[in-house]
Amino acid sequence: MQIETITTQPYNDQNPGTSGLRKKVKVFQQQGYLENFVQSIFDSLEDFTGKALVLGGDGRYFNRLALQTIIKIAAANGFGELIIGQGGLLSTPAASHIIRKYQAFGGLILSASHNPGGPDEDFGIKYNVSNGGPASETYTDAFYQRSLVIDSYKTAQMDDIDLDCIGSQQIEGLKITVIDSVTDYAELMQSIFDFNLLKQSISSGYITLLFDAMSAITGPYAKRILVDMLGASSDALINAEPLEDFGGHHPDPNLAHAHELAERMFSANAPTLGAASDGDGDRNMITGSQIFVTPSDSLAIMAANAHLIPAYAKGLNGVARSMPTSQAVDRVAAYYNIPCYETPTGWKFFGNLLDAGKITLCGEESFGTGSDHVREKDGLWAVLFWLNLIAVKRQSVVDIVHEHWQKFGRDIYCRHDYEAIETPIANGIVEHLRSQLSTLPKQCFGEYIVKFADEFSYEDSVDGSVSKNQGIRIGFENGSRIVFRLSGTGTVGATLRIYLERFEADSALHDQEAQVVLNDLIILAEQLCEVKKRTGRTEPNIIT
Ligand code: VG1
Ligand code: CO
Repeated sequence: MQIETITTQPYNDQNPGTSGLRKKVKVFQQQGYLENFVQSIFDSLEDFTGKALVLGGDGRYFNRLALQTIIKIAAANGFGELIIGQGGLLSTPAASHIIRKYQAFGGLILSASHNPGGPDEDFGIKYNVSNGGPASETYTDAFYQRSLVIDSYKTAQMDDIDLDCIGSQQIEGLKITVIDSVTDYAELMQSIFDFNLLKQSISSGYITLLFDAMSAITGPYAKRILVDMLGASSDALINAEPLEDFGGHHPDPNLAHAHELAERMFSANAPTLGAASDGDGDRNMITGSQIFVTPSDSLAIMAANAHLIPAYAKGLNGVARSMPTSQAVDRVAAYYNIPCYETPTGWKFFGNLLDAGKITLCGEESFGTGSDHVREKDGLWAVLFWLNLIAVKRQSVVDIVHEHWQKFGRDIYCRHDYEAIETPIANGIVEHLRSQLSTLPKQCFGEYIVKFADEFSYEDSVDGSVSKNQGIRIGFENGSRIVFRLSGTGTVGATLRIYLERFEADSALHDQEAQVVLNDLIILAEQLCEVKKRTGRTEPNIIT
């Protein structure tokens, strides 16, 4: 194998965001752009010679081409084995599992997750470490610093690898193994949930199901697990063929983007459970007949009922949620007297807590839930969790949610996204908010009295690392909150996310529309951040 060293010029924009480096495909196609970033990652890692690297992606446009390039760079840098999902496909949670199961040194996941795909859309790369989880900021900062000064990359002269043919081949010191993308993950799911009970419940017709793979990676996983293993009929799956452009849609599971699913779940004779996942299979949306389960509630309900699932029968060590996620899970943790951690947005902040055994379950308001079974959020796992709950409790989704609210109260919640704001305007909004933080406490806005106003900073209780500027929080005496932060996954301008929540203990008031209950907070949020005034917009792009 001949190794070439190619001279290159650094790019100045390879700073990974909330979850890896995401850019337009056209940006990644610039000369040396992909190569620089991959070599910057390898240059920042130590002692991997002869070790295994897992490779796979969500199948979006550029996935296969990028993989062939990466394979040659990894070969030239001295990895001993490359474990690749068939067709270059691995869902993010499956990649996490495979890194752990085969004790690989790490993995590269090619995905821009919920962002659209295609020649004019988005691509992304993320490095995961040996625990299977996304690299922490210490790593991603090092990758970025290296990318600013890189002047060459290494590549091996070898033919393209046949990504479709399962099996191993040895090319001198390098073993290249193409594995089935689904088998290991399916076995893991079988070890967590009661597959016999699920099979019975589905084949008897007690549970009916509708799963929307959004033309993204979970199609093959859902077919194998839900249809082949659990006996759901094949028309329980929609958009189950992965497409390079996701059929021109956003593979983002929410009521706006998964509208066919939403329509069917709110029609007569809707199935028991309706669910969707995103581009790379780590997100989940849960709905029941006539009900949408807010992700923050879903996390809380899963935590409250985890002992009913075989793998969590002994209870939970603790739970964690990202800062903007509602406080619903905090109430469950308090009830069970287990710790509850508040982390910055992004799964990389849960890794240490999971590794240390401090938490078993964690989640984010952005349709992400997961547990210590992998080190990523996991879409199909969440669907199976809900299926298992319904089967054990023999209750509908509506009843499970209402019963939960009765017991714990309801954290009425929503998020407003203003997408693709011009970056200077978005930075101005954040500056404007910052300038008010010191004077906000004790101010009174109708029934809302400000208890605290700050910029969230997180100290990792395991390694002591500190992450600053993780969003602006305004908390009120009655427990309500408004949170503002800029997205770290977008590729055009800046996206402002506004998170709003208000607690309601009285069950007579639980069945209200969130937008109505939160209206005063929505008005107050605008008064504080002036997004409409400064952008001329009249409403958010997306409300979830
Ligand atoms: C968003 C979500 C965050 C999630 C991240 C990656 O980040 O808010 O909770 O972890 O996407 O999810 P941001 O910075 O845009 O708010 V995925 O499924 O796109 O990998
Ligand atoms: Co995702």
